[in-house]
Amino acid sequence: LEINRDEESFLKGEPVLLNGDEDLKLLVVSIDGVEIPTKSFKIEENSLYVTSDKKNFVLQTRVEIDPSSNKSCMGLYKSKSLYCTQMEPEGFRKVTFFPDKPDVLSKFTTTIIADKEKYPTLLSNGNLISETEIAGGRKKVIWEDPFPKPSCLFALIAGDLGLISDSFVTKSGKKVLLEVYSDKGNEDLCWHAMNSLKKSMKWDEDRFNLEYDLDRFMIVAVDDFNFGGMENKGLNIFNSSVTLVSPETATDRTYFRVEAIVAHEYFHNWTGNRIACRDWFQLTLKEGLTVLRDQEFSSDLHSRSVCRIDNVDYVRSIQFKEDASPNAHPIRPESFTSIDNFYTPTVYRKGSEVIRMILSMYGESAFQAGMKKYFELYDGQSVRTEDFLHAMELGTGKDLTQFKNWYSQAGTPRVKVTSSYNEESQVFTLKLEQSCPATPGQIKKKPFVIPLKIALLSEEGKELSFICEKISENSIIELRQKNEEFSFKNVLSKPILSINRNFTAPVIIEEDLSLEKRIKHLCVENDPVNRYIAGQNLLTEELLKIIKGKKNDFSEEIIEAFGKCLYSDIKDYSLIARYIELPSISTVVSTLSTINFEKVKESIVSFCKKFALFHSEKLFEIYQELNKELDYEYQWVEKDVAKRELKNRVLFYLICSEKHEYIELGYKQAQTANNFTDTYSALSSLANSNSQLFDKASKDFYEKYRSENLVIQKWFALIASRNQPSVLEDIKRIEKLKEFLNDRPNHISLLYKTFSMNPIYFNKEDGSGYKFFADKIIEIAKFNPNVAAVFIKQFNYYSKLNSSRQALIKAELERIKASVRDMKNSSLIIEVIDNTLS
Ligand code: 0A1
Ligand code: ZN
Repeated sequence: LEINRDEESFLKGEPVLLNGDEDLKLLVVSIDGVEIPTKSFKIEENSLYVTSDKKNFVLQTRVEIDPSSNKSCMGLYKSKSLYCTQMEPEGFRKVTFFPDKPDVLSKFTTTIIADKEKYPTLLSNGNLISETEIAGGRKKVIWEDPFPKPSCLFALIAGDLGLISDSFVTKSGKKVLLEVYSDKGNEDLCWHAMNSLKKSMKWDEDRFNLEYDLDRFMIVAVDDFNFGGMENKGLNIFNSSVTLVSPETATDRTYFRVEAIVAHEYFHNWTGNRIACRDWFQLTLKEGLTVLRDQEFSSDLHSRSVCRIDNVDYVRSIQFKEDASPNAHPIRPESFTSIDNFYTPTVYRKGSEVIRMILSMYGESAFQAGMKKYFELYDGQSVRTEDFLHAMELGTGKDLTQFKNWYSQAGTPRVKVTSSYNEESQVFTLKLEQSCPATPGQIKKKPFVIPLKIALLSEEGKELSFICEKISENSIIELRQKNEEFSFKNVLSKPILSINRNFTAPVIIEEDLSLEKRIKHLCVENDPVNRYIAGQNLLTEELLKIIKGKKNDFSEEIIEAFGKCLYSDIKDYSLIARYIELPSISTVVSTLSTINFEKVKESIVSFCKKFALFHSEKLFEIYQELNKELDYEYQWVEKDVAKRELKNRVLFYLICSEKHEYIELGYKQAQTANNFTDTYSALSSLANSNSQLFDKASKDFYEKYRSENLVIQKWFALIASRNQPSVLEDIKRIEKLKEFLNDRPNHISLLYKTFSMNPIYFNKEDGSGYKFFADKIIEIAKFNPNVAAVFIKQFNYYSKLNSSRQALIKAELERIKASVRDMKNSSLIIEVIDNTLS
């Protein structure tokens, strides 16, 4: 380590501080090649303090670590026989003593020495400088990364891997070597990731004018990884579940996810690596922006409307739930005990929505001018969210002072809408009022800037013209005060309001509409995102009435209105599949002040059955038609994906009808499909029924795929999600299978975390679900605290449960807390428990 000390701390005689970890065994410390005596350094609270009278010097430390016993998937660890790393956010200090903070940028040279037979694949960041055989049957490689980077972007791989290679010529004519590594035998499954990488490189040049900067780009797929992927400079490391695909083992969704995650990690090369975060409070600087970039990439390559609906749905169900929970935090948090707990839907997804508002308000060219400024000013530095906004102010020419409230305030803003139309003067008046509920540590909020895209629709669904002084060219009004009024003149007939089109702002629109008006809105809405939300809201409202006992059952007009799109001439089948999607349980419960899971589930099941019986003829007709049209070899292409989406959604409902012939149809599809999307979809839908045909299909599935790790782990999730009384016993049976590995992040998440989302059997009145889950958390916390902490966040809705359930959960959380108290790295677990119970 070359240390150049700053004047002030040197003159004060302060020691140099290097972060470490209790598992590091320090062997030697030397300065400029000379070992220093023990009195010149000390270790306190895992940090190494070195004193020297030299201002600039080369510091060497030698440590011993044991990656084989490291099951945390942080630092340098072993995944089967492969050595691999995960340094972000604070893993480097588990490998050696180092100033392990994102604003310390260094040029890294890495030398790896290993047995040449056992570890022929030796990789690190940057360019390969030399590769030599040395005595003792060993190999020595040297990698050099010319770009200064924080320690969290360092990576190292040592193993015996297979690979595929290709190349990409950048727009300035540089040829880049591309490699994707995986376990030997899986090479063929890597081509989709490779093609996704090439598409990402091209797209970043075309849309953001950003070119790759090294001679080589590598992706390595590993089975044990806590997240999807990691953007280490020039050497991305990925979870194999989002890298390897084939028609026989991956669903259409997985194909899509692989492409999006490859893109996300690649895009970090500029937003995250070339410009890094000054400290971890700034995490959304790189994550919010990179999510926005990967979402734009997917939207440019696929159906923009469908991508937007899926992203909006994620925010509305998962991020809104977090924003309403005791773990709510601003996208730029103010304080934390452990940054590991802040890789959240808020920092990532809401962070991206916040940047998207700038894009929506000021348009692509102003936004790109802001991005250009950002790189001009800050390339090669570690910066803050304020710096990004400063660049955006310069690029767009707009003042973003008030906009910054989105960075500092947590909670989902509400916008209350009231409107009136004066037939005589032909003026439509819109009154908006914004508010934001209190969140931990923030009682009162300042008004946000809320951009709302608006259209006024006629009874026939045509867009009405109007004159409004306060609306922008792209049809956006900006709500800046607590209360504001907007008037629209020359409106020829009484309009139906379409507000927050395309979900321009991540807010909840509160509009007091009668059922009749909601149905009308659903029929005329021409913005796909709003059309989707209108359907979701309509159904959620009705579900809530039934859950709260205000209504007995669904009326026919709801069932009819919700299914109307099945009879329409909409050409995009993916859209229809989404329009008839059920609201998720989290969406429904997030609007309840007290949750009764049985009632929620019961009402959803009852809706599905009614819907299926009412529309069964049409559903069956669509199923058969699409099935016929898809009768050829599987391809992951837009039009086929859309057909499969609708076909499988329709099959889901047909099975919900509980009619034997339709359950058999599902069984037949599960057994005979020529692609994994159809097999898995049919099996998932059957899993909802208590038919014996599910047991048969499930058994066959297990026998067929038991040796395919990527597939069998999906089956674990399917079993854990079943709405069946036997679910806990079934899970315990899976635990005994030799295919289930209880220290592998993917396996434990797919089995146990999925179970924690099983509304009824996880929340069973007798507490058996909570106890089982807590037992697992205690076990997992011993070796992988990150995963354990994520599991505990599943109790986010704790305060909305009845008092007996609260008491049960509290007891389990206290039990977990007591058992982890003396463990290393327990602070991140305790932080989540304390938040949840606060
Ligand atoms: N930076 C990665 C996410 C990531 C974060 C932490 C990890 O290990 C604890 C792994 C990956 C991304 O945004 O893709
Ligand atoms: Zn990221």
